[in-house]
Amino acid sequence: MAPATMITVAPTGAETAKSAAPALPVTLDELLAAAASCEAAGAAMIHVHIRDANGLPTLDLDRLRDTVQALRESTSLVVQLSTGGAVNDPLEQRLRVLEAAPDSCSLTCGTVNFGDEVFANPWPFMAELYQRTQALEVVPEFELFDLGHICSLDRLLDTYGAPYGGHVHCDLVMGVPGGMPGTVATLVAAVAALPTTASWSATGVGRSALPVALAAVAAGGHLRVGMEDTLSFAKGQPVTGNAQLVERAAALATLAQRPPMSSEDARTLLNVKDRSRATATDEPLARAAG
Ligand code: KMH
Ligand code: ZN
Repeated sequence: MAPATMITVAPTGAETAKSAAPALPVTLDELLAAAASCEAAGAAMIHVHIRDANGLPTLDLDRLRDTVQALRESTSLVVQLSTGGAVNDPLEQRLRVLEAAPDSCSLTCGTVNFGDEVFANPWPFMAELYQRTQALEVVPEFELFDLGHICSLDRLLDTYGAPYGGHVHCDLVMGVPGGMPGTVATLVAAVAALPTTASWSATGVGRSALPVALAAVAAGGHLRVGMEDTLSFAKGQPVTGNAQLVERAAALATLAQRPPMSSEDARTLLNVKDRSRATATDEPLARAAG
């Protein structure tokens, strides 16, 4: 039987303004409230982008550290920080996200047109980020926006070996204008090209959210949903909050007899480091520095 479904919530992203979507969590309190309601609705992991005091995307390290700690204190979700940030974030700042010691981080496997902009992930950046995940014992989630990104994932694994934790987990991000379309045929082609032992989730941006979720559940994959990717629940119906999207994903998964996975089982699947009792000096970075 296919395993339970790991649901990741991506509550905020870097692209949407609070003024355009009032339910978007942009403050730490809003993020914690969203995390708690999404965990109750069936999420096991949270993919985090943070905002500054003006509600704008930021990679400020102190803020990232505070966010990771607060999420750990108030939920048992696997905490994944975005290293993708916003399209104009400097690569060096994106590399330093790992210093906030999340359980997991996103690692996009190639450059992609992103609407009218470019989401840059040149090979030297990917290679450096990957090696830092290994050194700092952070489990990467390989974000694949296009089929060619799978070739770069293979190159990373061939060149630098297995990720921290030993297990390869990918997320197919589908339906970004400039990336692979959010269709069943594309999902099937992408899954066929993944490393055979990899687990994977899928995310359909915008209108592709539902077809991608249905196809992913049917194909044995996991799900990522949230306001980073989807702002309309249905035609003419803005999303009321992230929990609404997680509830729908959990209902689809349950209907498919692959109910939501607990965060504890997600930790086992991904083999994340147990940081529950870690102090700052236990972290590899602090040990190397001290
Ligand atoms: N905000 C996008 C430019 C990630 O989080 O790693 C990139 C993104 C991917 O969201
Ligand atoms: Zn993201």
